[in-house]
Amino acid sequence: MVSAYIGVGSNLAGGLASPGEQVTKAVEHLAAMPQTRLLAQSPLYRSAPMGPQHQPDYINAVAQIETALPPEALLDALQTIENRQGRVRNQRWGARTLDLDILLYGEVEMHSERLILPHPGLCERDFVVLPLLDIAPQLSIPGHGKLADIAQHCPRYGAKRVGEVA
Ligand code: A4P
Ligand code: MG
Repeated sequence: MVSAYIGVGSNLAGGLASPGEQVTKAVEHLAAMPQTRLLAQSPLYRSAPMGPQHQPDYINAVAQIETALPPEALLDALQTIENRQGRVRNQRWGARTLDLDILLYGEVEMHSERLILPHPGLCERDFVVLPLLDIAPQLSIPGHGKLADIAQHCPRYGAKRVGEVA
């Protein structure tokens, strides 16, 4: 079993579910993946969009899982959850009902056509670093150093805690 951290984000309602509800539902789906257990979930954070500005604010959270799925099988499982929650891929960094990123997969560093680990944006986003710090204050990021130090300097999108995953 490997400990992995998953970034969860949404800025569109899907069906009747608000972005906050989409994130909460996604964490439930993570917990239900095969050969996987949910270990921790961060509070919800709200932030301004990174990328195109004429889209709603985002709700983000980070979940820690323990999984026996290899990295690419984990990515498949995450994309299945995105699709089930009505994700439509159009514009890069555009609005979406659900985005699931593998932030870290154990200590693995890899760069394949489908998967880059650690996630290349991890250290560049307060809406990832702050919730990750909540659940893993002692964490170090392979190739980048201590998360607590990264949090001091990472670019800000105004990420503010707005509640708990329901
Ligand atoms: N991929 C490579 N590495 C990974 C990884 N570690 N985890 C590939 C997940 N996927 C990975 O992703 C495109 C491809 O990245 C996947 O097919 C996979 O093979 P995508 O989700 O289809 O497209 P995307 O999300 O539009 O692109 P990208 O570059 O992943 O965007 P990000 O980095 O996910 O950013 N603003 C705020 N405030 N909060 C947000 O959460 N999110 C985004 C999307 C933009 N602005 C935001 C937020
Ligand atoms: Mg993505």
